[in-house]
Amino acid sequence: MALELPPLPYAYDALESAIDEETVHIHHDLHHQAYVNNANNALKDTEWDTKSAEEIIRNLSSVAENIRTPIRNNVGGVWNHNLYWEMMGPNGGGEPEGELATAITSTFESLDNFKTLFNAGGATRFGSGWVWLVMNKAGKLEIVSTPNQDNPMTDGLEPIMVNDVWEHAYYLRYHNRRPEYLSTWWNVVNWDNIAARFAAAKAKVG
Ligand code: MN3
Repeated sequence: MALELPPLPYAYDALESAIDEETVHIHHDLHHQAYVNNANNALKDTEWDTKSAEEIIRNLSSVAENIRTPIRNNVGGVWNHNLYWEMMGPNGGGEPEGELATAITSTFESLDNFKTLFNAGGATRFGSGWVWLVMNKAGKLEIVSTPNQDNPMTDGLEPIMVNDVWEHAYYLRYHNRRPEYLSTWWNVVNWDNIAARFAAAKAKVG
């Protein structure tokens, strides 16, 4: 079963308060699509070609070394971008509510402090990569960053939210100003979507 590119869950100009329409077009239709195509090429005729992206990422150490690198990079690229588009939206911004808000405040002192730490995680990722809010095996929230298209699920962590800090995510509008992209990006964060993922992770990890 080949991996597929999920359609963008909103209009291409829906994220204008943080990300311009042309960037969304190029990022989704060209970059994300390329990861899907390259992942399917890498998986073709291997024992992994019937597995989901998540299953492959969680079991990356079981993928034979001679085929692992293109699978790691491209299947990661598919899954990471799926989450990225899903957890943004035109009615984003504002503040989280309920148990997610409580967990963020108790772990990071305040929402503002969490945003500062998350932005710092993205700003200090050298080269290309991602900054994540994850739930660890003890059920606690953590901020981590990964290089390239690596994914925290490979290390047994549960992704809750993510930002893409590859230059293709922000360069047209923000040029080299990654910190400005990171701080403006909160305008399009869909807290309802993130809260649902937090609840599912909590139910799973306990
Ligand atoms: Mn990207």
